[in-house]
Amino acid sequence: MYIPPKKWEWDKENGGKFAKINRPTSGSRFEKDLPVGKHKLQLYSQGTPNGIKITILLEELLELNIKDADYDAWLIEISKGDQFSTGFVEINPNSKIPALVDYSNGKTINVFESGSILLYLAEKFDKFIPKVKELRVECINWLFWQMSSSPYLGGGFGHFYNYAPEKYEYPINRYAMETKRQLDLLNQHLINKDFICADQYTIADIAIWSWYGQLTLGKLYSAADFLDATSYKNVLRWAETINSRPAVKRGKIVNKVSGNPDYQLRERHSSKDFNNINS
Ligand SMILES: N[C@@H](CCC(=O)N[C@@H](CS)C(=O)NCC(=O)O)C(=O)O
Repeated sequence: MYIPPKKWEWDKENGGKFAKINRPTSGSRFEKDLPVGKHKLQLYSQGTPNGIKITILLEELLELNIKDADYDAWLIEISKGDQFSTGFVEINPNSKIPALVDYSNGKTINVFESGSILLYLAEKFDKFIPKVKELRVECINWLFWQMSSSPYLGGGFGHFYNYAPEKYEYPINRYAMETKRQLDLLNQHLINKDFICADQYTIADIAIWSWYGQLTLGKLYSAADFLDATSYKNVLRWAETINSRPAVKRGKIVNKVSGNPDYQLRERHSSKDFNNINS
């Protein structure tokens, strides 16, 4: 049994998957500027569930022929510590992907936290967010729900089920229970509904799908069987519908560095970059 010492000290050898990059301090660790491409929107990211939320939304905007939504997506490889460069920290002092810079109208606007980026882009282009006040509030409720709930799924369940150096029963039980509670909540919410906010596909769907949709489809932590994820029938139906959207097929492979190499587009600078991918 672990007995906490009087004062916690940093143990460099804790052995977890991200032990090499985790430190108890913030700030940059090395000097390096970020590259800047030709578009007004510059995204610095990796194709994790938080990262793909943004590329899916940008691809959805491009599906609507909104040319100003075109973007450069640069890879920030988090296992290599790219998020600790001076350039990245200038945009996001929290050193986490995704981060976006909008150079439109002669200004430089830095946006970080995936929920903030989704809201920023939805408001900028006035798309994928309801116009009617009551529905808009509902959409933002669910967006904030995802932002505050998924750390239990990712940092809690995913970490202890997949990344921790050993399988510990207590945290796996605790976070599996909470993840299943969240799936049950979504399953009940989606009864007789096509999307999270009634019949409108919004940034709330994009945010929630990237975590819970992918989990149900067996794309996250190989945990679908363990969590009996396909038993959440309404979530599964909703997840499959969203998964079949062309923009989702493109967005979910941008800046991806894991899984099948045929479905990884490490950087994206133009719609033509998808031409050689059979998604
Ligand atoms: N709540 C944030 C969290 C972003 C986040 O946790 N990003 C992870 C990858 S999904 C990351 O950059 N981790 C690198 C690190 O912790 O050093 C969001 O949704 O943007």
